[in-house]
Amino acid sequence: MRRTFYGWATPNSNRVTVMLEECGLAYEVRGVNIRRREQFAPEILALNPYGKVPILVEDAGDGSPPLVLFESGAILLHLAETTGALLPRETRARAEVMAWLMVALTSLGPYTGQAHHWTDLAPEKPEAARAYSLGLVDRVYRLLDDRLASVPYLGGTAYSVADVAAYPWVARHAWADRDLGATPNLAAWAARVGQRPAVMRGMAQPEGAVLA
Ligand SMILES: N[C@@H](CCC(=O)N[C@@H](CS)C(=O)NCC(=O)O)C(=O)O
Repeated sequence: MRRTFYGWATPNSNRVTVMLEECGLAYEVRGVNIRRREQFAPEILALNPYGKVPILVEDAGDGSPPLVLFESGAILLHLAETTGALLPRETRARAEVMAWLMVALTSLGPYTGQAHHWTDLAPEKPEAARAYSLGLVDRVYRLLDDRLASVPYLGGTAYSVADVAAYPWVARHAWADRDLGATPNLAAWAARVGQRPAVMRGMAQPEGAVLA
């Protein structure tokens, strides 16, 4: 199986590189510099009509059409299902991991991205937009912090795809003008997850990429 990852030094991209590393899978890296708008190049749009990264292409090399996947959550679940890694099989444990995975996919990531826009990237930063977006980040940080007061990982007792989906966004907390001082359980979790060798390797991809 030949796997090709397309992405940049972004949290959604690093979800996938961390997962590939955690699963011990080999992959080629194609940098797509979103600041240079390379995500809109015809060859990238042919893979993902949304014009976004990450993208993962799996080519079995047996003449069958390659599997082209976009959306970081779909890629994480595909890798978990095909390798058996980081997603419990038992129904209850799996459902719990899914719930926290959805929090990372639908709240943590989008809210932090919006806060990055309204605190940093936007040419104008209306106070109402800034306060609203930061309020959403604070609310989800409190939720994660409360959760991590009673369990070591977001899905429960074991490290899972929910942690993989959440970590790259929490690691970019400065994007939302936040530190983790007010959320000690989240800070301890981030330190623990960030020390995993696979996480360190995945977060460093694509090599040399900078989101300037
Ligand atoms: N829901 C998508 C979001 C993907 C996304 O927004 N990717 C960003 C980088 S983190 C991107 O490609 N931005 C460039 C653009 O939107 O044009 C996912 O989880 O994969």
